[in-house]
Amino acid sequence: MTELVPHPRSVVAAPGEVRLTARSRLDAGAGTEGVGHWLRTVLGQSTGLPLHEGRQPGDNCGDGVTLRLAAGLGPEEYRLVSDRHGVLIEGGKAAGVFWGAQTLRQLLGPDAFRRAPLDRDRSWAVPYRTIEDAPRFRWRGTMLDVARHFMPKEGVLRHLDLLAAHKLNVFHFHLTDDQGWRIEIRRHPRLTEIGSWRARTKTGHRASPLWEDKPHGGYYTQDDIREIVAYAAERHVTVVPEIDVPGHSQAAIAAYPELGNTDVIDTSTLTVWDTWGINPNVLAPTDTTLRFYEGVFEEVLALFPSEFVHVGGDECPKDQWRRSRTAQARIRELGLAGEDGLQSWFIGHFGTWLAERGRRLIGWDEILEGGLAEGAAVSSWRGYAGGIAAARAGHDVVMCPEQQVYLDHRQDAGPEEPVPIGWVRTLEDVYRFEPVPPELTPEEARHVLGTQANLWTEVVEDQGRVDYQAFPRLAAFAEVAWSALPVPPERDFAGFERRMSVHYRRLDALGVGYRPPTGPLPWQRRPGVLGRPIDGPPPIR
Ligand code: TNX
Repeated sequence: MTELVPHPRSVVAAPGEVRLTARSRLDAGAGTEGVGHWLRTVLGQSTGLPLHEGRQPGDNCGDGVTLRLAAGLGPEEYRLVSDRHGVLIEGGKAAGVFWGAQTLRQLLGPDAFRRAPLDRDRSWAVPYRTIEDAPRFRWRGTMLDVARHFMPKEGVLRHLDLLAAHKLNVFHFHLTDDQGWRIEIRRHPRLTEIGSWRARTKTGHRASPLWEDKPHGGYYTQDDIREIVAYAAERHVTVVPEIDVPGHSQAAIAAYPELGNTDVIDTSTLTVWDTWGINPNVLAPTDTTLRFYEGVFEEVLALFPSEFVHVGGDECPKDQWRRSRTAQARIRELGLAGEDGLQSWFIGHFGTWLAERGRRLIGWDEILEGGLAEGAAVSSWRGYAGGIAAARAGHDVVMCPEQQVYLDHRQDAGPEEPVPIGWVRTLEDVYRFEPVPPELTPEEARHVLGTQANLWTEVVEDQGRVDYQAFPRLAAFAEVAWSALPVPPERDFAGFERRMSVHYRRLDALGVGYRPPTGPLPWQRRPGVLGRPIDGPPPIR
């Protein structure tokens, strides 16, 4: 079965197959031991085969798996050859070998994605193939918002497995927002004591009359975070943490009222926000706030080794700063260009602070307003414009325009769709997304590090809904990010759908609650008033 997703650069088929049996060995060469461990574990579970370490007794027996690093291949590039000598996977670095191992699992058929064998007597075969493959982009990301709805740790680990199965390699972890603070910060314990839960939650549209009248919350301890980061690293996924400043901060202000604009409102009465939208209660641009967040970021850096640290920077209403004498005094003192200058100064402070510690700042495209510190990168979400401007100014960019790759948006216009966000982004829309806009010169286009699909969770209340929103669109997205697809008008969506007919069986074996091509199953529907959008165009009925 070579209906691979994402599609590799080249596949050459030959008649014949490698049979994996109880005597098959898995020989993981120097530098590939971690991949060997992963492969033995997942295939051990699904096939029940022991895949003992080491070379086949007597070379060229033809039923073993060999993993090797190979000179001349890019770090994530791999070559997989299955022939009468067995299966050989070579990669430039362990990451390349790992992506090759993911391809091997797909070649073994959908049941290779199960956690236990259905039948211990069945045989396992890898068809003879020569596959040469490498990713188009080095940043193949997804963002998960665990602030609006918390995803317990087990769900995050499982989500990471699903990303890795699609050769996605960046997990942008949106850890803080108005509606919840989800990461333990030792020196500021109230962030989680107070900030990690809310008393109730608005159901559906922010103007909807419906509430879920029960507390919602949860957070990750620092050990949980270390475990998540290590688990991701074993799968060659980098976790990029996001601490959103200076907007989207009401949960933090509810925990520490001195972080807010205390000369404008009585911040001591604020609670963790229970509804949706753009929140006016933003951080005060004071030294107290800067020192507080330096403390937060110090703990964050100790937990996340990623080069990039995301500081949010989106949707920061300036009304309180306009009315705050403290904020206005700061603008005058620093000679800034109004409130926009203040936002840019705030972000710039952390850009420098991170650079001094060997890290790079990334933020949503609003951080371009008022100028951006050298070395900082931009997540372009309000279309391509921010990304184009950033690339032209010499900044690196991750393209994630909401018009194409926002997974909280509904997948179909039908009345049974459970998504109360009105914009429709179909599987085909995602498949036809092109991360590099044609306006960029080749030189500018080099600043496009890659692309990312974002899953906000105002209306995505649990893991079942995360699966539903993410899949199958994340499979199409993975192909956009990994494969060398032709320009959108020439993309073979019908061919992708054909391969998806096999890929759905893999997702079934993994237990993914994806949206079926024929529409939501009865228990996946959530029509009626809940179907109204939380933002954007009127509800589609
Ligand atoms: C905009 S994208 C937001 C989020 C919302 C999302 C809903 C971005 C940087 N900000 O806070 O959750 O729209 O689609």
